[in-house]
Amino acid sequence: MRLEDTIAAVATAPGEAAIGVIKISGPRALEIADAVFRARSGVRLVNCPGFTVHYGVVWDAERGEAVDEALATVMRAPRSYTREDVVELSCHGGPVPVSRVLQLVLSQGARLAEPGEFTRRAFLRGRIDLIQAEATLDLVRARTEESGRAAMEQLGGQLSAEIRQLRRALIEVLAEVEARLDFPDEVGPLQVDQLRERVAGVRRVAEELLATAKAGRILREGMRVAIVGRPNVGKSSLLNALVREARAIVTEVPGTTRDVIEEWINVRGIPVALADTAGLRDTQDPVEAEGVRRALCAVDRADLVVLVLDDSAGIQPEDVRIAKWLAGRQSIAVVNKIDLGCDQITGEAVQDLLPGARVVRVSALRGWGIQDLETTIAQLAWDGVVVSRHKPLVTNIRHQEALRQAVEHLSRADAGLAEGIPAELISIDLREAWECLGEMVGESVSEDVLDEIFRQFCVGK
Ligand SMILES: Nc1nc2c(ncn2[C@@H]2O[C@H](COP(=O)(O)OP(=O)(O)OP(=O)(O)O)[C@@H](O)[C@H]2O)c(=O)[nH]1
Ligand SMILES: [Mg+2]
Repeated sequence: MRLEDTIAAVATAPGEAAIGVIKISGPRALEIADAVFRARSGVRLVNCPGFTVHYGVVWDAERGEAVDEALATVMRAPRSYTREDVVELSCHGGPVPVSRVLQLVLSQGARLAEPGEFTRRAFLRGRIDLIQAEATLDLVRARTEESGRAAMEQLGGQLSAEIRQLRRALIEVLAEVEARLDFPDEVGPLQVDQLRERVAGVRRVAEELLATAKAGRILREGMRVAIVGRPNVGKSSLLNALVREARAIVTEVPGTTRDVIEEWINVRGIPVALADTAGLRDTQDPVEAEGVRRALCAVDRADLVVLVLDDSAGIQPEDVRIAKWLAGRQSIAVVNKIDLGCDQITGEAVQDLLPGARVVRVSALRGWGIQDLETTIAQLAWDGVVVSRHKPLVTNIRHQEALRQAVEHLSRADAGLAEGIPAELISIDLREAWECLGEMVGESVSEDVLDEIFRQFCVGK
């Protein structure tokens, strides 16, 4: 990362829009912007204070022509997104003006920014930590308000504050242990019970945070739900009822659906990728057979499987085969077509078929029971996590992994203290735990990890 470079990029989405913004950041940002921008008032951007906006034109000096009308926003270090000097040129949002303005800026010596480089600079210059940098991407990508809220919470630094506090507590414990190593004669023996309690306190909080990770990840990444069952039980009708439009073809012909049909829906704030699949049966038709193969793949990828049963047909041998194959997966049994009033499938029969599954009775055709199904999906997504929570949510698998490792080292340190093993060994585990937490906030993290994280950003963020 060459922080001495001045970088530039288009900050807005490509295509036609009301405005297009070219962002410039770095030590020469003002000078470069000044070379391409002529303010109507005659002021020079290099002389302008931060947080001022100037009207003028972007000027191509070589051709002697105005490229576009623009507003130039000046922000001066350290009071900017990157903590560097920043100028944003807001011009008309068409592909031609935007790319010409960018080309001019680059011709004055700015370098095209790499993906996420503005945010990476904000991190490297200490304005935000790594959790917050990752949260900016989560916020941009959020699919539901609830996901956005979780990202905003992390951006606001609540998770970071919690992690920092754990690190402070650990460093104090570590100092006491290490003092015994450095000055064995001057300090008294270890207060083992008291230290164990403090280690246990840190571990408890780390475990509480970890407990939110399943729901947190679902909020960030969404939950994959596959709808499966025999042909003609009403799987596509159920997808349409949940999506609230006629997305999938529905006919009375068994074997209608061939491809997997996927739609994102919002279930009580949880982003859900819903997949309708081909009815599962033995078939000679090569097209349908491929559909069945794809259905099985969709089930493999799913976090939750919805098995649809036809109340008017009762439980069939095929249903039993499918249910056996779903054993051990998180699933919901949906008894469909209850509008026909046949009552062929009882709750007990479903329990025998798919032990432990939640059962919801619906009519996909009439929309009955769809809200119950949504409630059930949401409950399984939160799965024991109290929504009115005291602890911030852990939404990121990288954070989850770091916390898991920290907890492991803390358990080992605790066992070591209990068994009276030498302080050197205990201090190793305490230090490891401290570093795992440091990786979360980005205080002990390798360039490779940073590259990996920021690669996911778009250019200009
Ligand atoms: N009465 C009634 N009929 C339904 C209901 N849901 C679906 N059907 C009918 O059942 C037939 C099959 O519905 P689909 O939604 O195509 O069933 P599927 O499970 O997707 O079928 P395949 O794609 O062939 O596997 C259609 O004629 C639907 O109108 C329901 O709740 N009540
Ligand atoms: Mg279908």
